[in-house]
Amino acid sequence: GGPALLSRFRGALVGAVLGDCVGGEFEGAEEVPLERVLQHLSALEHEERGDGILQYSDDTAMTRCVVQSLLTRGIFDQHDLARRYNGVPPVGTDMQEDPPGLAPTVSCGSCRFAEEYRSAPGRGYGSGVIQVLRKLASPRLSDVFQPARSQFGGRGSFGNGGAMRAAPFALAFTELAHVKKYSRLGAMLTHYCSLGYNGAVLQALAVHLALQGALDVPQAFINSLISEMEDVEAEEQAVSDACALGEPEFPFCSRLRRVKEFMERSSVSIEEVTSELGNGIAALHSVPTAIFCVLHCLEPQPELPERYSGFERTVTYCLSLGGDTDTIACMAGAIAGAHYGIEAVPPAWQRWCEGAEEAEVWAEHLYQLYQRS
Ligand code: 8NA
Ligand code: MG
Ligand code: MG
Repeated sequence: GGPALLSRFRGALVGAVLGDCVGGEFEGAEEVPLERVLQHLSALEHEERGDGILQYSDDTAMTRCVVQSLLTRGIFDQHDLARRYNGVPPVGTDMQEDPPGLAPTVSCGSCRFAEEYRSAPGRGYGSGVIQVLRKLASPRLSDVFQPARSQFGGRGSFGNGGAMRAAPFALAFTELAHVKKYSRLGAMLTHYCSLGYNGAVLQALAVHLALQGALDVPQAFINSLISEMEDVEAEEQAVSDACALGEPEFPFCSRLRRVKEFMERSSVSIEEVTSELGNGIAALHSVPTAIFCVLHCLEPQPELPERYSGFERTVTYCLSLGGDTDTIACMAGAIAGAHYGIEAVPPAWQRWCEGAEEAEVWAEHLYQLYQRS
């Protein structure tokens, strides 16, 4: 039952782009009255819009790079994702003998992290990640993980920039172990701290489960995420990073347990969500929050328009939290889109969002790749 798999693929990628584009309006705002969110969204339903199209930010720019690299190579190739290279892949490239890629049939452009940043540096990148992106462009660099490793005094970034672009990994790999492995490596190119890359693993897992209809049983969905993250966070590096940063052991698991508590309550205020789950730029303060937004909006909400689909409710709710609204809505949009399918995504919103049409095309190509693997 539920939406067809292709509809879920389209929903996931278009949902991510829409969350980024419509969420940009409130990025960094401390408090966002729901009325302002509803006004912003209802303006999208008009044929004419004085403010023109809503541009996407770093979230979508980097997601496009992940999609294009996965499609071109047909596998995960960290050198290709970091920057374009000519000739033979450098030693250590994690590649299968016979990649099931679409390389011969699909032309995917040349958008990779380093080139994308150079061609459009004004997309709202985090202040730290810019240094990594500049270093990745250097032809002398052989270890593409080195720039990320040297961030923040050798600790690496714990920002949500790895998680915001993690959805395509769930659409490219059928096996859970591969989704985990490659979403982690894909994030490590810029986010070498476990609190950064494990946020990407969590986001990719949430999209992976949603694609399979797991959100039909919300309790089972959250329990699966907790049990997967218990494995992920048992790793030595995760334990030592949590301790060094003054976080409890198993930081993502403990926030997911808080999500579960919130699910069991009849009402939860915006203040409780932002203070206990967070709405900030750290992956730990935003990925569990995005997951909560999806779960919270599975049922109609009295304060939201009745005609709204579950996807519309989710994005509206994310924006009303304030803080890193574009990124939280991007991540929640991907999960919600994978659950409800493209039918729940309003065409009126798509019309005003840069990159939404292209996201439909990527979804179809990734679907073909997924079917082959
Ligand atoms: P990042 O890797 O530069 O991290 C973002 C920020 O988090 C850094 O600039 C630091 O301030 C802080 N940070 C990360 N790791 C550490 C650490 N180990 N020690 C101390 N401080 C640290 O960028 P990113 O790619 O993770 O991007 C995160 C967010 O920034 C995204 O939402 C993106 O859209 C962007 N952004 C956010 C806002 C906002 O107001 N929320 C505004 C502009 C841009
Ligand atoms: Mg952004
Ligand atoms: Mg952001």
